[in-house]
Amino acid sequence: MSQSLNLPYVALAVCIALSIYRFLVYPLFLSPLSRIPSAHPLAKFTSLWILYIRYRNLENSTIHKAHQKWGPVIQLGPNELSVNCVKDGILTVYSGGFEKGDWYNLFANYEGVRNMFSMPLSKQHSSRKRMLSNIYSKSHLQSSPTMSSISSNLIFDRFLPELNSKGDTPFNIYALFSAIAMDFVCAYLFGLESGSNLTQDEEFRTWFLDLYDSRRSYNFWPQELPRLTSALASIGINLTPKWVNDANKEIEEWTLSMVDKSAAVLEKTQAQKAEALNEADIGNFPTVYSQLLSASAKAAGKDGPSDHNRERLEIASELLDHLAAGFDTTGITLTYLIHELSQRPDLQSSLRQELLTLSPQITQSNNPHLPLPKSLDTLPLLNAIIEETLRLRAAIPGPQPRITPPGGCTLGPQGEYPNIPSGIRISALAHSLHRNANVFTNPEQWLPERYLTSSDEQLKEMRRWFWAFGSGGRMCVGSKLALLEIKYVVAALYTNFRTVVVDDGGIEQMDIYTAPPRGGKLIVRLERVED
Ligand code: HEM
Ligand SMILES: *[C@@H]1O[C@H](CO)[C@@H](O)[C@H](O)[C@H]1NC(C)=O
Ligand SMILES: CC(=O)N[C@H]1CO[C@H](CO)[C@@H](O)[C@@H]1O
Repeated sequence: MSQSLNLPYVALAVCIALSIYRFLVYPLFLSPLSRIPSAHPLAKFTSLWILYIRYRNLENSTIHKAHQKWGPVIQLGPNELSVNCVKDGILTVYSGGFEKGDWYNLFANYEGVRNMFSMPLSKQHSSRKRMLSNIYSKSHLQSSPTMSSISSNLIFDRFLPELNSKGDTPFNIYALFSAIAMDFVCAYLFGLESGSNLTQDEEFRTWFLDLYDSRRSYNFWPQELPRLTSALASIGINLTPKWVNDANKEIEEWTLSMVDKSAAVLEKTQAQKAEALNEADIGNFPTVYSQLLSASAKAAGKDGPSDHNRERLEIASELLDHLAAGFDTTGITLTYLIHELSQRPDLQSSLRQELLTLSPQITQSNNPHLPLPKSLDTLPLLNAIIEETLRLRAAIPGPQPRITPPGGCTLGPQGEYPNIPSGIRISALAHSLHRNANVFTNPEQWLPERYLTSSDEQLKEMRRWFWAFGSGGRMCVGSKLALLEIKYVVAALYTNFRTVVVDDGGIEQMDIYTAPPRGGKLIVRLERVED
């Protein structure tokens, strides 16, 4: 009798004991993560703290401060870590090919059609990447007659005329940089004629950039709480505003129209290779589209793809990701570069002196002849300025999440943390890697000189920590294209003009995935340089 009375109490006591074990003893003392410093006292027990930080868009700054205080490996939640070191850090996670997990689902387009960036598993990912990496390699970009024609057209016929038209009227150079970056990437994807025309068509530019911006920072719910988000959606509660979905649809439609124009160009010219086209048409060759089309056909075997509309969407989803990944990041980088240089008139003059050694110089009188991309690679100051901007103002500054693999891993610069289990979310962030004061002295300062005066050994170390494009198998496929266009744009600008900041209100970077200036603008005035 007394025994049966006690039963509920025994059950309760067991429950309490189990909970104490599960939620206190285990995470604090027994878990392999227990020795890892916690970014916040709650982080060992619950994800609510880091969710709140993310909800408030404070992630980068919070994690950076935690690394400064607690060292290179920290815990963000019961199943989540952040690393800030190269050895047993980014080398293990990113060069080690840890998988991406579902955080990247959101980057699929056309209602879930995956692209390289959002594919969760490396097997699928690497077969897509093999199709694309060659055309984005430095050697291919530098020897492609299409790229050369695109560069000349965009610099001489679009970018310089647009700058010339400004006179001394102040204007928002962030919007212009976004436009020229979009035209570059679209011209390479689809060909000049089928690509975008944001540099010259100001009305379309404004429409597109407003549309694109309207959907920023609605990633939190679907990305961090995907199950809750879709459960709520299934009962009619949408956490993403309707206009975000509408804006995405419009961007998807626009991309499809460029895909279809590219298809028509290939059909009309019957060209498999740009070289088969005559000189006047060579810039119209849809390089990336054509490569993806033929590689997918090959992968599908001799019967060809079974579903043509599906194939069209697969290609469009991939290319939409490239244009989105390519234009904003590049525009942001250029904007911060100009912001810094505008405050250093002496450095602007030194840069100009360096640019005047190019042959031919990038002046309108030399249209259509640009110096070769390789000659831009040999200019030390130009390259230092770009590298330093990518370091201090990484356009994607925040965490790139991955999942620890079956079998787990070891972390910490000296391997301090062995036996990390599988299934843990883990990330590094460029913002923190780029602010290691042992590697970059005065890390908060924009000092291109550091690349000109450091020893070879220091330079090597700086490059090991450089992470603006990520690293490993899922590193940015477009980094060489980005560098090529950034070099041409900066060279064209400073060969012909000086820049003066008129209004930099809101120039600080937003703390979101792709991180533009908070104010969405940088207002500058140009001064033509006279020889
Ligand atoms: C300054 C300019 C750029 C920056 C800072 C940048 C940065 C990055 C970073 C950090 C990643 C890795 C993300 C991760 O690990 O998950 C990435 C991936 C990617 N980027 Fe870029 N990017 C830039 C320009 C471009 C351009 C011009 C393109 C055009 C093709 C591009 C296309 C891509 C693609 C397709 C991926 C996914 C690669 C993969 O999953 O294998 N990016 N980018
Ligand atoms: C781009 O737009 C401008 C302004 O609408 C137009 O004059 C120009 O012909 C267009 N260029 C191309 C290549 O479509
Ligand atoms: C892109 C971004 O949000 N950068 C911020 C990251 O956090 C630091 C503070 O540690 C801010 O200064 C940056 O602006």
